[in-house]
Amino acid sequence: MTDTRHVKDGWFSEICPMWPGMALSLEIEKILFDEKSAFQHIQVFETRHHGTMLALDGIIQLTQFDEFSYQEMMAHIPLFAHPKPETVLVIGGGDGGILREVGRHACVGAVDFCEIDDMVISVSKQFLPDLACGFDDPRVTVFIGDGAAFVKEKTGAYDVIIVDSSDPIGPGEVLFKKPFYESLKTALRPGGIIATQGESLFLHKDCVANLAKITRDLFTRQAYACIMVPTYPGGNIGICLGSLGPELTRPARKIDAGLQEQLKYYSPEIHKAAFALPFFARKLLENL
Ligand code: SPD
Repeated sequence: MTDTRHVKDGWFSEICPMWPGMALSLEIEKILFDEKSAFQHIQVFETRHHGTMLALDGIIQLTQFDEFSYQEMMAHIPLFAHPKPETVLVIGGGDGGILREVGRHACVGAVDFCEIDDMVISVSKQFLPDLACGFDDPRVTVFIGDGAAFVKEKTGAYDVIIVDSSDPIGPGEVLFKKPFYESLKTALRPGGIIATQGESLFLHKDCVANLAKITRDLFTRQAYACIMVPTYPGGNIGICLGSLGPELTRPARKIDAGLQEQLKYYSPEIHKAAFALPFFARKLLENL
């Protein structure tokens, strides 16, 4: 089953046409899981230095080494930008990491979660319990199915929607298109916020610009935040945000000391700093 393009001589290399001519390699000790689901090739590795790693179709989704930076920022930026998030929808992210972070907000009363591939959930429960603990929260209701179809049926239902997609090749492709964003907007309550996986400013300029244009056309406010994630391509990834009211670039609520202590990456300071973009990116996003 193991794809020899990705695993060779005890190393996993993340080779993908979305980042041509480069590949992050991690030394692996053991292949813990290696199967094809109805949607994708799911692999879990025990790496030598980066803990357990989940890969889908040969692309790194997370390592235990740095997963916190992505999950915390994807969840806490939109949730703290909202003055009182009570209802939340999470699309994708069958590992449960975003759910774990959403669950830290006591004001959230209900979380709908929609994932297309239930094998990702079961594999994560088996091999990534530190993330899949997100599913233990009684406020979470799990729906297995196509996130785009799920959200299309919703109107005025959610304060915050988080889309934890894989890259725009394979099952995640539809999640980068305008009709999906139109559905997200319709599914929001007044003053709602969306946050979607926004790829890399360095490697995917066209994709970032396209997402920024879509959100600018549809939402009252739009912004793009940058996150450091050493094991993602180029060491960074972005969040594309749209808001029907609240300012996105600073928290609307105070974080209590107990919650701050549980986190490793997110803080009120990094919330604001994440929106300070390199000059080339500012120009790219200002001139759409
Ligand atoms: N290039 C990989 C982007 C992966 C984004 N989703 C990660 C899922 C973690 N919950």
